[in-house]
Amino acid sequence: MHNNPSHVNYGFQYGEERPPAFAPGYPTAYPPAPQYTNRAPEPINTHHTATAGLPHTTVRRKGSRCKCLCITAAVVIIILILLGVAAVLLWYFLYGVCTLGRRCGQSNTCVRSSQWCDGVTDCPKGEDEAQCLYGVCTLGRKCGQNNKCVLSSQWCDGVTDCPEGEDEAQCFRFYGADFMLQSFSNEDQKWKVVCSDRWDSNIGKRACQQIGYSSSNYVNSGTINPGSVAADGYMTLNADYLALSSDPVHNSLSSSASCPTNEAVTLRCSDCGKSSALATRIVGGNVVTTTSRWPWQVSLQVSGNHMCGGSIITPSWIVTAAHCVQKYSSPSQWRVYAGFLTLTQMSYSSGNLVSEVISHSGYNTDTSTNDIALMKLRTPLQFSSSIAPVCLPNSGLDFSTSRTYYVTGWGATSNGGFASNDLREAQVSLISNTVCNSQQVYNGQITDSMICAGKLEGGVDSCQGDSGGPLVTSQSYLWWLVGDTSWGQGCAIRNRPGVYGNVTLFLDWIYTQMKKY
Ligand code: 4AZ
Repeated sequence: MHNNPSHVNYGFQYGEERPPAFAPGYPTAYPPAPQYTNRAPEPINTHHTATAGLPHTTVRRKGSRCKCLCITAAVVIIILILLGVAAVLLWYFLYGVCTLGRRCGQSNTCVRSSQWCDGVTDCPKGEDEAQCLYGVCTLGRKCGQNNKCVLSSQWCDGVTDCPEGEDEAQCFRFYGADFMLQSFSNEDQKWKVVCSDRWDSNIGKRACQQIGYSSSNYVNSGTINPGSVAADGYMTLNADYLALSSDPVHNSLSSSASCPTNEAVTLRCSDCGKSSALATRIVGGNVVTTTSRWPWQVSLQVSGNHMCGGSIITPSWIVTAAHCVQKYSSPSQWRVYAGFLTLTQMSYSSGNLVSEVISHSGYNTDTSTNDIALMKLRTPLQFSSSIAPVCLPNSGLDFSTSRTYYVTGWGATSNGGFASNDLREAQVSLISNTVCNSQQVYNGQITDSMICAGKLEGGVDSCQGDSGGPLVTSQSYLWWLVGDTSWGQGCAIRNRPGVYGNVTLFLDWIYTQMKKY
């Protein structure tokens, strides 16, 4: 650049690197610019006279009126802006995000960020201390798979707090083999039996729907003496409840120590668990000879090939394993065969079309955690003695290691072998997660979402092709789905039992999907 003193103002310049033509010492290769700088200095006109010769007074009056108008306009604009800013700030503090700090749940209270997770409860309900470890809810409960926590008192309180509504999705559950209905009390965070007072079939149908069943499969509502199950008290239907209301039934139940009828509601949303197998392979098992023995067993096929097993839980829903639908995730690829004993018989039939394939979002291909999926059928199955649903596992059932369990399927009869043309069954024992996780067995690979079953001595097991199919047990003359066949190291090998998805742990997920689709 040139060396002019920095205080010299050249005014507008045509280029960054080029001083104007009049700059001293700069070669004038451009057309000569008007040489203003050479002109004699003129007196500065402080009045903005546009035309010479007009009387000064007129100009001054006109100018001040303009000034006055300008100032007034500016003041009005500034006042409007200030009012706007004040309104926005007010909205922010009252209803919006907390500009400084964080908001306490859905409330209008904000606390400073430094007060979050400081061990002192500052929010009215304690939201600031609810989740202080990543992915762990210090207080409260986790909303499904995402990492949000809500306070236990917000669970089933009639207000949706979880991003996907998990906190209000499953506020009923079934207890025991009699299907005693329980409702979650948000007051003391306990499951309580529902008092039969004011309960009727219309309300029962609504409750079934709100759990995830279709009201067309509703069986009945009954009553039972709850015995010790009522130790925590009852949930009683409010007097003002309207049976035709679209509100969730659980929002109209109130916690009460007593129940006028002293009876609890039993609710059957599905006629499940009936088999000709008395309550009393696959590798090392037996061929099944009657379709009514395991009527919930289905074969899931792609292009006429048996891929996996599955279990009927309602006329429209099949439980299977997530790993079965990983490669073929499109509903149109699948056919579901129900009511058959041999793969040959199925090859003469067209099977049932599938409208939805829903894999658990938490399924992990490396660890096989959450290995569960659902298939929805395009048209509901017609139930018969050969085609019928298994019961989902109610809470309070006994799934101890001393009971007898069965696995069924068309899987290989030896490790790496072909699928079996005949449906087979094998009797297995449940193996505790402690034993199954021991060094000699699966050395810590068994998570809470898995159950081990088989024989530690080997010889009896599920195998390739049995995946997705049922692990069942009978209790009170009904058959219950305890697991879905998931994985194992080889088949029927000593200390390598079969591993199954823990269906009890997936109940909320299953019911939520059934309600959604
Ligand atoms: C499979 O690959 C499989 N022995 C299923 C069950 C077992 C092993 C493998 C359990 O489908």
